[in-house]
Amino acid sequence: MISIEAKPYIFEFKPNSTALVIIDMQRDFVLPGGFGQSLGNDVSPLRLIVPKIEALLGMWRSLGACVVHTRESHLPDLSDCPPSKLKRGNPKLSIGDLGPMGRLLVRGEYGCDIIDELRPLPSEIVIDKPGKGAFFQTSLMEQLTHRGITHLIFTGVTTEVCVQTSMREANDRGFECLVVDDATESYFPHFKAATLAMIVAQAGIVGWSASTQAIFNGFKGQQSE
Ligand code: C5J
Repeated sequence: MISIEAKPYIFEFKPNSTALVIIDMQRDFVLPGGFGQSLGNDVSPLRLIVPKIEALLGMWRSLGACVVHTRESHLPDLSDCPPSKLKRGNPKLSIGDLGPMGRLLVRGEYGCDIIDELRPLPSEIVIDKPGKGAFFQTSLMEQLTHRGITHLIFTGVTTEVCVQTSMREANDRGFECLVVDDATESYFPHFKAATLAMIVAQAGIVGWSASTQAIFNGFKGQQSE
């Protein structure tokens, strides 16, 4: 059992029943020229978390533990994209429009794929999701249940949108959830701070938060026991 210093209190998990979930680390959100920038955002802060996620990913891979990558993405004919989502925000470029990295948030396009540093291995779960939440219209629940996963450790972008939505969906489905506070990022620092605070409020109403270092300390503690 790994025990880590977390908010609002100690989080315990067994690696073989815990998935590392990496939400939407796609070029379209993290790099200039993508969907995130088309909405008027400065995407540069999002790249700063890449080393933290790489470190956690390296740890999970070394243990042979479960890794889930998600992509917010749509079919090329956009039949899985509700008109409300397509029109929302009046962006310069909408979902499906051609940008410098291909059609925005369309499956198979260069920009829609995960950044090189975090490229999934063939053995890892990749979930293409048409919504903000990772469970909506996907096979994630079945895939996690099949592997005996009970605990989820969340990273990725953006904290208050797809990370929080997915974590709330998971919490309602009975998973024990933790978000890694320095391995998730938002275009808006105050939204990130508020999201982390509301997740752990009321004795962990959605779950726990902890730093990458706290997770590594937990693994070190286990080795010395
Ligand atoms: C957004 C996401 N922010 N991955 N998507 O639209 O959080």
